[in-house]
Amino acid sequence: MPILGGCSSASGCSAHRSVPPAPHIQEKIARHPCYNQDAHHYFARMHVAVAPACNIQCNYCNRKYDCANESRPGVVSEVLKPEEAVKKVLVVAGEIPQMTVVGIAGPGDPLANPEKTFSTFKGIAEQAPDIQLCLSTNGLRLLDYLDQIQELNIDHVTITINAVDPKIGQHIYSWVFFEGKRYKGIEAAEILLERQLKGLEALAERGILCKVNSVLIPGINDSHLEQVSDLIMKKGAFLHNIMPLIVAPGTVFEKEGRRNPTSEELHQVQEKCSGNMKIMRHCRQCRADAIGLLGDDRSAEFTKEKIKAAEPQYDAAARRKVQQELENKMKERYSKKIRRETESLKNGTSPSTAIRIAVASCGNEKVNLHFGHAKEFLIYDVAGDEIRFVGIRKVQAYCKGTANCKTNKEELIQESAEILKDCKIVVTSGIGAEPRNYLLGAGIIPVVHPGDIEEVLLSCSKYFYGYINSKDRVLSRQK
Ligand code: CLF
Ligand code: SF4
Repeated sequence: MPILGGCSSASGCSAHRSVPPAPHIQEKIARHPCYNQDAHHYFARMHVAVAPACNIQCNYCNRKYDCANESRPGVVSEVLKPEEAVKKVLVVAGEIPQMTVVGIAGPGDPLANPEKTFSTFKGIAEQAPDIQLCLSTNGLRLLDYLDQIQELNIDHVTITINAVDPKIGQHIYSWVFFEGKRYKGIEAAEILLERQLKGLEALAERGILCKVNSVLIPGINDSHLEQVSDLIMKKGAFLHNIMPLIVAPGTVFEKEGRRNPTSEELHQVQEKCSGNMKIMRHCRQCRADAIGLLGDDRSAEFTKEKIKAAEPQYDAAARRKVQQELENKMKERYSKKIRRETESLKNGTSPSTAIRIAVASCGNEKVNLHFGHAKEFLIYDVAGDEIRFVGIRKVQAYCKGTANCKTNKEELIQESAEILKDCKIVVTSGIGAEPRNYLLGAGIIPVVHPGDIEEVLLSCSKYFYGYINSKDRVLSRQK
């Protein structure tokens, strides 16, 4: 099911440090790249696109459209049969040993295709039992499949809940097909919303970890999502992932002339909802056939043709070894971060003004991407020794329809600078003269500094702090 989502840091962050989850939950999320923000730098997921049909129509969804440049939920290049999907998982598990999670997230709704979905999960559970199973659904049929979900040990379930009030929901869904009948308007929303919330409650009672995804739709649910967040927390959700609407071509929302929310609007809603609820900020709104680290989609490497010819090299012991090493590395970094932040709090040395920095990375917590190759930037606020992850900004990743594909280099640079305009510094592993000069002209400092993200952020913020703040003072005096 297009449009899903993940999690906030298991570790939390300094400004929003939360109570760490109970040990049995920590164990469940330790290697899940969506439910654990720290893990997404090290562990990968893959989606198998076995579920083409859907039983509802969301006004933002169009699954008929695919483009090699496009990354948005519902988009796939090839739909697979369950046996093809299981083989694909074994091949990828051999080639990417840090792939710890397999999700079924579409391209339609997994529970509108129950035989295909559960037979795929069964095959994976039998042949690759170390892999965690993950399901993402619109929730309409959840109550019908609770036992299968539990029996197959599908321990992570995402439900997309965009509203908890049918009066709002009726503007988001065109129809709902339920028990042989098609419903529209408020009736459709009433059926869907009631079953989503009951499904969430029932999963939580069974101890299954639930994440709720909500699509932020300006003008429809922007001021309603706080209410959604409160209610899903009461019903037992572990995590809330608020994602920006992507107005896809051919959808009702496109015809209505709706727009995507800005990064600032998304950030504001996430902040409002982050009171008691864990908020996911690192979601990539993946394709339904995505493979790899969240920020480094390798799905194009694993075509049907390649999988057909491949001999799976699944090796449980080798996978365990690689994953243990990565987990140790992750824990070590986390302890280091906590020590640094505790020290800084004790000394009261952190400046009150944070510097916003954009980083180009394709994983492993490294600055390791050239500006021109970055399809997204990780955004951080750095105040002294405190680093707070703000979110992801995608650049050139969303196709806006065939007519609008940007191939003009200058336009792309301008668009990236516009998307990053609230950042003071952009750190990459390399940058050409043209974008460098453009960023400088836009008041953003381009820094080339490959290496460990945290170390680079700390050194950049310290090095440029005085310069940035004196520059800001000059600018604010001029206003
Ligand atoms: Fe896939 Fe979703 Fe499972 Fe993750 S994605 S089914 S929970 S394994 Fe993750 Fe992708 Fe966001 Fe989803 S980044 S869209 S949250
Ligand atoms: Fe599309 Fe169905 Fe998912 Fe809605 S639930 S986004 S209509 S696949």
